[in-house]
Amino acid sequence: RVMRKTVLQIGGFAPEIQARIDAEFRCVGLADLEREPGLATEVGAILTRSNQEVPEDVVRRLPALEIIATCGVGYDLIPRALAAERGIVVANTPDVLNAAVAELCIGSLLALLRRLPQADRYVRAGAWKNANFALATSLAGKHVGIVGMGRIGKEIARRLETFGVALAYHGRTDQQLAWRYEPDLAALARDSEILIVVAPGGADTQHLIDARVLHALGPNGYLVNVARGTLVDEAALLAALEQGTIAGAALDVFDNEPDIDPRFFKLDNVLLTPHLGSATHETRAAMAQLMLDNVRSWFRSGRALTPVEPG
Ligand code: 8YV
Repeated sequence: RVMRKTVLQIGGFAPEIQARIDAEFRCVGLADLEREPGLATEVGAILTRSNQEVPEDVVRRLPALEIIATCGVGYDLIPRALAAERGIVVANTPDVLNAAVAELCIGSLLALLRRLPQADRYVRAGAWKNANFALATSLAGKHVGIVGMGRIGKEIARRLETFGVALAYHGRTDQQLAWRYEPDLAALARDSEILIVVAPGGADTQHLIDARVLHALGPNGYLVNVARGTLVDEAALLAALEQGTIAGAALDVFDNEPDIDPRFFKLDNVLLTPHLGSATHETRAAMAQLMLDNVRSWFRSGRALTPVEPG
C-alpha cells in the first residue's frame, strides 16, 4: 500500500505528540480543507481524539480516506456506519489507558467521600484554627456497583477490592466473573452506596443513568462518572444533587464539554474534573504511539493493530 502522507487532523495534541505526528505526516486541518478544497483528494487518514466529533459531511468529502484513527478508547463521536459503508477502518487505543482512567476514578471517589477539595480550601482559608473539619464518609465496607464491566471497569474493580468493599456490576451480559452480576440496573443502584459509570458512550447507552436510577441510589448514594456525559440524564442529575436525592457525585465527563452547565459550580456535593481520565504524560504518549502505529500498520499491511468492530 502506498503510504499516504497527508492526514486530516481533528483536535489538538500535546506539543510532544504533535511533533511526532508532524515528523511523519503532512497534517491538514478542517480550515485548510475549506481554504484549499483540492487537498481533500489527498487525505488518506483522519487523526482525531475521542472527545472530538468526526463530522459525516467531512468523511463524505474525502474520496481517498482509508482509516480513521482516534487517540482514545471511545469512538462514539465517529460515524461508524458511514465508515463501514465506505470500507473505512476505524481504530482506537484500548488498554493503554486502562490504569490511568481507573486511577482517576478511584482518586476522585476518595476525594469525593473524604471531601478533600473542601478540606484543602478549609486549611488555606485559615478555618482550621476555629474548628475541626466535619467528619466525612469511608469507602471501606461500602457496596460499590460498576456500570460497564469492560477493560477499564475490570481495572477499577481489581483496585477497589483492596479497599474492602462489596462489588457488583451491571452490563449487557453476565461475564461469569468473581463479582456479582446484577441484570437490573435500578436494583444495582438500590443495593449500592456508590455507583461507578464506566460503560461506552453512544446512542445505545444514552441516559442510562436517569431519575429512576438516581432515586434508587438514594440519599446516602454517590455517583462517579468517568465514561461519557451522555450516559447520564444531566438534568435529572442536577436536580438530584440540588435536592439531596443522592449525596454527591464525582464527574469527569459532562454534556457539552467544556462549556458545562453552571448549575454544577454552585454545588458543594460534587467534584468536577475536566475529562482527565487518560490525561497523564505516560498514558497520552502510549495512546498517541498506538494511534500512529494503527495508521502505519494499515498502510503497510492493510491491517490496523486495534480496529473497532465495524458500525
Ligand atoms: C479523551 C477519552 O478522549 O479515551 C477516551 O475515550 O475520553 C479520553 O482519553 C482524550 O481526549 C483522548 O485524546
